[in-house]
Amino acid sequence: MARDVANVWWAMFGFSVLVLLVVSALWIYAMLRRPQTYSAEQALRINRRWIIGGGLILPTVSIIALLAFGIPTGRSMLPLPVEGEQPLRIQVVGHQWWWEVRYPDSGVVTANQFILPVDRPVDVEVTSADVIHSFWVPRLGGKLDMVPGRTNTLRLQASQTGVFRGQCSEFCGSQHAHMILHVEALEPDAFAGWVEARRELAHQPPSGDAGRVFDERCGQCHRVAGVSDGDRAPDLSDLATRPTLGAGVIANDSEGLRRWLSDHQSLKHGIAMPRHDDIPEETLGQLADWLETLAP
Ligand code: HEC
Ligand SMILES: [Cu+2]
Repeated sequence: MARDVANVWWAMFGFSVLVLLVVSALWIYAMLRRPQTYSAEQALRINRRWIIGGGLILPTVSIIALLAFGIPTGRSMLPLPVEGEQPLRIQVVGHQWWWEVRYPDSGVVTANQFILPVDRPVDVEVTSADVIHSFWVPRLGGKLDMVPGRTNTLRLQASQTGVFRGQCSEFCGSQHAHMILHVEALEPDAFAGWVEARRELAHQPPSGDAGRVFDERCGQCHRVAGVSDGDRAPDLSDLATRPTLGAGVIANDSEGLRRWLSDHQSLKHGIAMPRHDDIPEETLGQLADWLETLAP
């Protein structure tokens, strides 16, 4: 689909360059030509020629040519019925300022990463939990608004494995620029393994103080399979497998995770995650150790 969109763009670009050249040539010709006088009747004929040729025929032909390119491209992004293997459904919910990603056929939930199989159509069902966001992965083409109370569907297909970058592309508040989506297309077997590993995940809560703190201070917002079921913040069940924290603000490694826990409000000011300066550093360290184990 991305290729089709790019082709329409190049066709429009080529055509407008052609129009520019023709108009410039006519303009230069008109400037160089010696002034002439016409009878009223001749002038009327010339006027008519321009109105019919330049004002009616040229735009009609251009618009028809554009539609001939544009309509099939638009259709390729519609979730129309297909024969054979059915498109995979992936639901994406926009939040200020992170992405909730669900695989309804297997019950898998993750956040800020969108993993898809290569060479298979994917229906991305997008909506929002708060304000309007927009789902856009430029390398995969298409872009679709995520509107609260409404589900829009975009069909995509990756033709290569690899990592692509997605970005919210409808201004949604102060951290809109920090709403990045890690997109990765995997071979079908690797994708099936990725889903399978997450299907029956269940973790143990952290021990000691960290366990109590997580229960009292984190679990009401964050879900961790087998431990808590908050639904106001990113699901942390496979946190350790994600490349970044805070939808792209910082790398998800040992150091990044500790910084996030102590300093998330300066890394990403205004997020719903409250400061917790009162939690002793040692307990935060234990929490971080435990969060680093959250993987299938
Ligand atoms: C009031 C709800 C709330 C509470 C309570 C809360 N968080 Fe968060 N947390 C969030 C939100 C919202 C985000 C996503 C922020 C963003 O990226 O815009 C987040 C992000 C995170 C992330 C990064 C996840 C990712 O994939 O980027 C981690 C890790 C995290 N929180 C851990 C914790 C821990 C540990 C606690 C308890 C000490 C906690 N949170 C308490 C709302 C909360
Ligand atoms: Cu946005």
